[in-house]
Amino acid sequence: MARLIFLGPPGAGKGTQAHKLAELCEIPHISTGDMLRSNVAGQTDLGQKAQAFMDRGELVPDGLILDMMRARLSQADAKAGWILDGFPRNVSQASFLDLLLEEMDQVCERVVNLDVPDEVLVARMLSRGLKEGRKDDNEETIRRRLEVYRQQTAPLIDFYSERLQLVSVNGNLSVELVTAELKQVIGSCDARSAAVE
Ligand code: B4P
Repeated sequence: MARLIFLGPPGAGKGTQAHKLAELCEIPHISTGDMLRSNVAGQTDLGQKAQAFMDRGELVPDGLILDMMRARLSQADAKAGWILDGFPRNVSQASFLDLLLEEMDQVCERVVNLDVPDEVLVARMLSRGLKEGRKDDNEETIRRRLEVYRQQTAPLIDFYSERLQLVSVNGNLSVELVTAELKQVIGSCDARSAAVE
């Protein structure tokens, strides 16, 4: 079982790595970005409210995110563990998560921070924008997302390192090498990872 948070700037590979690790550890990959994009695609009430913030590279207001996460973490498949990708994204979301986990009698074991230089992040997201047509992967919005990350999300590095929960991993390597580093960090899944490969 593992309960992990993946932190890092936009384009650091949180989604890419969380997907692989969740499969190896047989736990759900819970991505707030994916959940929001699926609400936007389905034109739900939440999606309609979130879309303009996402298109501008701003964080979606906490009020919308917190209800969505409470509901997701209460689902049966999340009882045995999870990887949170893109949440929490600011200190108030992290404080909410603390209270929610206490209520649910759960503990997050590790917070993994993926480190990648800005120029590499911009190049990755521009390339994804060309391939996948994601509306927020254009240069202007990418720059805004990086600013928002620095102002609102980067303070979580201190928040979690003061509690000795944080581990930093070099995300500026091939996908395979980053996965290998991450597997070392979450040792308890090693046996299952080896069996899958
Ligand atoms: P997210 O969906 O979380 O998007 P992201 O940070 O850009 O993605 P990630 O870091 O997961 O990068 P990925 O693996 O895809 O958020 C989008 C928006 O949703 C936010 O701007 C915000 O508006 C909103 N939102 C989400 N969560 C929120 C919250 N909690 N509160 C408020 N608002 C919220 O990798 C990027 C690219 O790099 C991919 O193309 C990938 O193939 C490539 N790549 C990955 N690893 C690589 C490697 N090692 N080498 C080369 N390329 C690599």
